[in-house]
Amino acid sequence: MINDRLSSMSAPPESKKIIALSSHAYIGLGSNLDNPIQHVRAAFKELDEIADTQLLEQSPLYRSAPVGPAGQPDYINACALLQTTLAPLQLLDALQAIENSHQRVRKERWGARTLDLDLLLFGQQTIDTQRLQVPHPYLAERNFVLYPLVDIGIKAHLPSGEPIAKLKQASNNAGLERLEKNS
Ligand code: A4P
Ligand code: MG
Repeated sequence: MINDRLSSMSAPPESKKIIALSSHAYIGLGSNLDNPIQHVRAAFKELDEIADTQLLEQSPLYRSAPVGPAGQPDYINACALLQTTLAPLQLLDALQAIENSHQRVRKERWGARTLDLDLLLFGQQTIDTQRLQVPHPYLAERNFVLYPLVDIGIKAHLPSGEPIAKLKQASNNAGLERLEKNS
C-alpha cells in the first residue's frame, strides 16, 4: 500500500520538470556620502543575501572623480558578479531595496548618494524599457565602471559581442585610483 503510494508520487515526466535557469548579472556599486567604503563593503554582503542570488565575485575598490553636478565628494566604485534565478526587474527591485536601506535620498540626477547600485549587464540580454535599460546606458564611457568590471569579468562582453576589455582599453584612467583589494 505504502509502496503503491510512493510509486504514484514518482518524479514528474521530463516535460513537467521545473528548470531554474540562472543568469550572470554584473552590478556597479557607487557611493560618495557618509563613509563610502563602508557602504560599498556592506552592499557586497547584502547583494549575496538577495533571494535566489549568489555573489560570485567582488572587485577591488576604486576612488573616482565625480561625474555630474560639481562640488560633490569623490566616489568609491566597485563591481560585483551575481548568479541569480531572478528576472531582471525582480533583481532591480532588490537592488533598489538595498539602496533604500542605506538611506538613499534621490534629490538630483547624478547627485551625491550613499549607495547607487546599477544593473550593468544581465546575461546577454538587451532591455530597453522606461524602468530598466540593460546594458547600462553609460557603461562604455565610464572608467569607474570599466576598470572594476574587467577586474572580475575579463571575458565579459556586450550583447553585441563587443568585449568589455576592449572598451576599457579605449578608455583612460583619468581621475581613477585603485585602492588595495578589500580596502
Ligand atoms: N534604471 C534604468 N536602467 C537602470 C539600470 N541598468 N540599473 C532606472 C539601475 N537603474 C536603472 O536611477 C534612476 C532610474 O534609473 C531608476 O529608478 C531605475 O528605474 P537612480 O539610481 O534613482 O538615479 P541616478 O543614479 O542619479 O540616475 P542614473 O541615470 O541611473 O545615474 P547613474 O548612471 O547611476 O550615475 N561619478 C562617479 N565618479 N561615480 C559614480 O558611481 N554615479 C553617478 C550616477 C553619477 N556620477 C558618478 C557616479
Ligand atoms: Mg543609478
